[in-house]
Amino acid sequence: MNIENYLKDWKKKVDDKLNEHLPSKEEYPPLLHKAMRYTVLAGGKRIRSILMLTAYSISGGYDFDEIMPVSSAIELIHAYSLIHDDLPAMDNDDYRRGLPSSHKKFGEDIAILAGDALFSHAFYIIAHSNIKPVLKEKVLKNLTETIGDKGIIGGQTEDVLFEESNKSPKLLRYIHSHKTASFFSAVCELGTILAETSEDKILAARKGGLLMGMAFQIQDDILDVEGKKEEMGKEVRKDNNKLTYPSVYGTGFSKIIARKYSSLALKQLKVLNPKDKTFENILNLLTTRKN
Ligand code: GRG
Repeated sequence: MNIENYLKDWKKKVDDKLNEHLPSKEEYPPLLHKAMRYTVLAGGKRIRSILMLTAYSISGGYDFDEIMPVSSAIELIHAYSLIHDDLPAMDNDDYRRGLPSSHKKFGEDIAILAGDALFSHAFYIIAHSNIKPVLKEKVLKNLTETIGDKGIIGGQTEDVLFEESNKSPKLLRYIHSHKTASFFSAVCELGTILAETSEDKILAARKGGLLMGMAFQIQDDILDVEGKKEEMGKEVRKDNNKLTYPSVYGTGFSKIIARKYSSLALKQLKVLNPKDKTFENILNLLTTRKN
């Protein structure tokens, strides 16, 4: 299947499940539920879910009804991170997914609470799913480790604390690998865990996802320099005081580094299923994407 159609088809399935898993706007308290639904359903590529589903299916998984709650949880956690990332105390972004960001639409108080509620709802969905208990435990361990102080929140902390005088490639790698790539690593690994594949393949998924996440975040940095607001659905040229690959290596060399990470990622992800080309096609799209 053509890769664009593959992504479109999965995005639709992920969106439908999200709609089902989110509380309705009418439920009390309605403003909170409206705000939760607003950012999650505003759009988004659903790439983290699609990576999990791809790793699952090419590793022999077939019970998609069982694992779709993990896809919804992934997207709720991601949306929560975007809402909090956009807050004035963090990146102070007015637009997200082509719409006013959550705090612009609902105020900071409700935006913070909507993020918090999405976070807990993600784990509620997993807890109430029909995933086998042994796998459920692995999913919970994986996600909580990925999100916490040694994962996304750790990376975000160094990102907000960054000062020009501390510009170093080591810090840059720490921020990108924790803030963004750790989630890519987790979702690829989760697909293989849920498919109950071999330990060597689970490890390859974990490593490949991390390398892919690095390529993804470098492309995100490049798009902040070269991209268009209308295509990105968010403000561009916002990273001027941030530690990014273009600010350390320049845009041209950053593109070479992104391609290198992408080819290293493919080497690992090929281990899951050497004949399957889906990850190769996704990687090609991610490093040439415009949004
Ligand atoms: C622990 C989940 C969590 C959050 C608390 C606020 C925060 C700490 C972390 C911010 C992490 C963050 C937003 C990193 C940037 C990652 C990134 C490149 C986001 C854009 O992802 P896309 O392009 O967005 O997949 P769409 O809209 O397509 O889903």
